[in-house]
Amino acid sequence: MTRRTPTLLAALAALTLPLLTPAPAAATPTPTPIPPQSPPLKDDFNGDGYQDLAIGAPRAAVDGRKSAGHIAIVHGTKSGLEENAQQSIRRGADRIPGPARADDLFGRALTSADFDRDGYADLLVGATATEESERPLTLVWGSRKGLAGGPVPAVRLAGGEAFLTSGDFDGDGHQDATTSDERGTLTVLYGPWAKDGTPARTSVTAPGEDDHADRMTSLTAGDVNGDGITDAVGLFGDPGNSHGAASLAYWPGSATGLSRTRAEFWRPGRGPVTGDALAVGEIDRDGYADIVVSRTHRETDESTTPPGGQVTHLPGSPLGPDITRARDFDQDSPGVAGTSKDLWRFGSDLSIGDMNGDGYGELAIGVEGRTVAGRKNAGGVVTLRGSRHGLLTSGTRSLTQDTKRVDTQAETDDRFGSRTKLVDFNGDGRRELAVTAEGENRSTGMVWLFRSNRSGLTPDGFFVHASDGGMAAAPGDRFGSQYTS
Ligand SMILES: [Ca+2]
Ligand SMILES: [Ca+2]
Ligand SMILES: [Ca+2]
Ligand SMILES: [Ca+2]
Repeated sequence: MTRRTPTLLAALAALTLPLLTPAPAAATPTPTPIPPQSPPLKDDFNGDGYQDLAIGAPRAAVDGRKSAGHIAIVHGTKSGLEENAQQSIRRGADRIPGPARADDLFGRALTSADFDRDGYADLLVGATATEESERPLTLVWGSRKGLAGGPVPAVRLAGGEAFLTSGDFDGDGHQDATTSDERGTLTVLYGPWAKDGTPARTSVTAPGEDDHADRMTSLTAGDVNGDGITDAVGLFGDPGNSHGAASLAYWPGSATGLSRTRAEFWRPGRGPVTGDALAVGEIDRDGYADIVVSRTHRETDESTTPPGGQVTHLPGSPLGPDITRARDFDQDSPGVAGTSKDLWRFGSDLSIGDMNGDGYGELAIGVEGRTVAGRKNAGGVVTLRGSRHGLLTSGTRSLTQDTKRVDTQAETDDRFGSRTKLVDFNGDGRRELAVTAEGENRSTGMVWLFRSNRSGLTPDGFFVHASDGGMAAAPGDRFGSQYTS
């Protein structure tokens, strides 16, 4: 791996602009990234070695209560996902504190980690914060029988309800949760977790006075600066500003916990780094997690984003996101399937994970506004291959519901690709791709699961909807509008 010179590091530091709050103190670059002891357990709720899929439907009705929300769990197995054995997680059932009420939006945010280190991944669920409930989060424990199948009941916790992510933000070996409300108040819940689910300590950071118009629009995590401690990455800003999108925000973790100040970024000749969707993961396998942000549309006074949308790869480095190596991709990039068409919304959602088993992470890109055979907003999905040199434009894959061997058909306003999630359901080291069409069947929503092989994404798989798990499915539910982050 190439080492960066101090001069270049200084130049990188200069490009990390503290726009609204002070930049984090420049950490001494770590000579060698520390790999984690073993990959942290996520999404394997029954601990059988196969990752499971949590599918959120926060707008779904529960027992006639509108937008109460529920979560479907599909378990991974050696042969892939169990097609017809969904579990349904909702308030007021299976010892999950309830009752389910209208407008709870239970499942509006989801994250998974093994918080109590018992070998079963747990699920942290966000729901609407109300005055009578200061505890909008629900921590559901994993067990041999899956979520809520063990002896310890789920617990309600205080924190931000709108965005959740997890990792070890203070490097003590215990998984922590970073949570945010819509305004961007960050509440970090640090492990170790007591048997009743109480975190060891909590820190709350409110946005600055100057940030009154700002909103959090996305939150995720990864070890971007390679020091062995998880960092938080979000999109935070005023979506109504002249850039038309929130800014990329970076909070590095440290031995004392997540930074209370965020860094924002500026690309020379381009302006602030902004985004509509975000993913963090290992693309080039250099020990620094990579960030990908998308701009799904072009503002009227802007010329740098193609009209159909664009994704930007920002490699990680000892100082965080490396702006000097940023690379843009759109559907007009040579080799990338399709063409860049106005309103296609290339980058409507993003997910990073190794699909072909070579150790480098692929990028799955939702294109929810894609027109298919004249049907507008039918949607599609594109994958780009990862490599030592970053994302490649050779070997891209593209799917729509009209692709041969894909069950179902592309229809107007299906918005296939509105959400994507890469998870290894069958434990073969290659991740399969879950794709949501939030608009399917008058916004009832549906999820497709596509297998992968040594050349990446295949059109083979099947689809699931809420009724597979015994829940009523109705227009407006938008089943699949959330996955774990
Ligand atoms: Ca499992
Ligand atoms: Ca656990
Ligand atoms: Ca920790
Ligand atoms: Ca790969």
